[in-house]
Parts: sequence; C-alpha cells; structure tokens
Amino acid sequence: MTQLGLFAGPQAGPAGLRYIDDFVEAAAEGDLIGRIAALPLQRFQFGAFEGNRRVASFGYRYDYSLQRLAEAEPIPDWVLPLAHRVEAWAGLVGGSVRQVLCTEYDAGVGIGWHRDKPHFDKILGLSLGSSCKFRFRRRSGDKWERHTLEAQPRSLYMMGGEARSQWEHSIPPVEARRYSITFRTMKQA
Ligand SMILES: O=C(O)CCC(=O)C(=O)O
Repeated sequence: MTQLGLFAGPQAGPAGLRYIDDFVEAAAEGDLIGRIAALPLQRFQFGAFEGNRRVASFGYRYDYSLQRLAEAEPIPDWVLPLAHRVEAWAGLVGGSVRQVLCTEYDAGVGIGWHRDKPHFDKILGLSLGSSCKFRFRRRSGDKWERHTLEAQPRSLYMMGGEARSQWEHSIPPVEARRYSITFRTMKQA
C-alpha cells in the first residue's frame, strides 16, 4: 500500500494528493469494467468540441455550452457501495460523493491539462484495466513544477488541498484501454 501526501517533502508530489494500490480486487475490476462498457458512453463534449474519451455522468454533469452544472441520471445502484467505500477511505461523510463520471480511454487516448470545475470539492479516481501516467504541473515563477503518479489498475487517488486547487493534471495517451470512475464531492454553496 502506498500513501502519498501525508508527509509532503520535495519528492512527495503535490500536498493533498493521496494514493492507494489495490483498492479493488481483480474480480471486482472485471465486473466494474463490464458495467462501464455496457453504459451508453458518449464522446466527451465541451461546447462545439468533442474529446476522444467516452464518458457517462451521474448525479450532475457539467454543460460546457451553458457553462453550468446540470442534473444527470442518479448514481447507479452498482456504484453506490463503491462510492461509500471511497468516502470511508477518504474520511468523508457518507453521501458526500454527489457526482460520478465513468470514462473509457481507448489506446492512444488521454486527457489534456486541466483542473476540475470549481463546483466540485474533493476528486477521487479509481483506475481500471490499465495503468496511466497521471501527471501534475503548477507554475513556479517562469517554470513548471511537475510530478507524475503511476496510477496502477485497481488503484484509487484523491486530490484535495493544493493538488486540487493549485495543480493541473493530465493523462498522456494510454497504451492500453483504460477505464476510470471519478467520484466528486460538491463545494458548499
Ligand atoms: O481518468 C481519470 O482518472 C481522470 C479523469 C479527469 O481528470 C477528468 O475527467 O477530469
């Protein structure tokens, strides 16, 4: 088991980043991949543009054309026990996860540099199917400070604190099909 972010030294990566290997077992991973692959996944839409990754949002989705959150289908029953385990691991109150995003990255597909929308607070992500380089960067004068987390299949990461508010993240094109389930809590209104 690896935990990052507890003792943030210069090599430790962004403060507020936590990570654990083997959050789910191999059998559960296969079941979750089957569940996600069976969803009506749509290419990620941002305004007039379309990303190559395919997604399904639950609870809320961000409408890039209207630049606001919109309600989405409720979080499916098969996700709820997992969401509760994720909340317990993160020390969050049960029911804090209000948005779930299921994503499929085919080989050669990644996600560009971004920070998640400010409506969301903590961001947790379960990796399934294959590993990825989960990259972080933040401005430091005229340079970028960088960190890469090798996110293994079946692992879980959490971005809180500076990892969430100051650092951007991205995933370069993956080598083999990867799925992820992102769990997001909401900022207090
Ligand atoms: O696939 C992942 O683990 C990250 C997804 C992500 O950063 C996003 O959808 O904003």
